[in-house]
Amino acid sequence: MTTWTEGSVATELLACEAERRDRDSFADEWPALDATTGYRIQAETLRRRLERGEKVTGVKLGLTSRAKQQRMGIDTPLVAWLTDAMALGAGDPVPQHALIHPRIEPEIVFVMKERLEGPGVTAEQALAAVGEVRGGAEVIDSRYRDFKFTVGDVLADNASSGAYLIGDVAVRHDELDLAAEAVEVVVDGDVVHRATGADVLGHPAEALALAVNDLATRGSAIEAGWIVLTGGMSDAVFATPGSTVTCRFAHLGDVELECG
Ligand code: OOG
Ligand code: MG
Repeated sequence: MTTWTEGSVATELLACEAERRDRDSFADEWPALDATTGYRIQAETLRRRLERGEKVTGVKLGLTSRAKQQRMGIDTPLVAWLTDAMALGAGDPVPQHALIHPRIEPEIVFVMKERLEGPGVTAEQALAAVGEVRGGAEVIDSRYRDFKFTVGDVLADNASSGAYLIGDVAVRHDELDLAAEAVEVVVDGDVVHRATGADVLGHPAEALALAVNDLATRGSAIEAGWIVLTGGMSDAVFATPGSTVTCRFAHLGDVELECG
């Protein structure tokens, strides 16, 4: 049996990502991999991503909606990192060549105009630091077989980060009722999921506050100019090659991905 350490799990997860190889949860081999250890491994994988030249572009939340929590069987929201290597431009297809079993989910995205630092930040204070609100689509990918993981596993795996696309419609946060903002996930013309901003912890600003307060416990803040993906509003859909997935927001436009 392998004896795992934080460093060797970080190495293994980054190798799985680079080699498009999935693996079993670490739970059986390392039951002590809890959320705290998971966040430490996540920090180590970020350190290695930066060392190879990637730049942090922001933060992502995970499991902020009941739909996602129920699907993954974990009801704790997650915080993880976004880098420039994960960013897609309009018209880019899902990078199937780099991903194992990608899924797509609709997210409300904040672009920060001011630095935000916890602890004790309220949703209202968090929203005041937001410059723009946009629609987004996150392409999640797990290094665990069939997306089967514990909370420690998925935190170590940077909360299943893969790629993300941000829509081109930008509004100010006070121009839109974010809790009421609706989205439809359309696969090849068929609506497969519907959700609203209220599905994200009651309001996406609650997710932003949660992220900044949680980051503060690990000595980090959210910087001006960063983007924040507030978490999948609905369950994700498989990015089946040949299909087109559109996250159709009521006011934030369409965010569309060809699945390669
Ligand atoms: C964990 C990542 C969750 C979200 O928005 O809920 C996430 C997963 O579902 O694999 O990004
Ligand atoms: Mg997500």
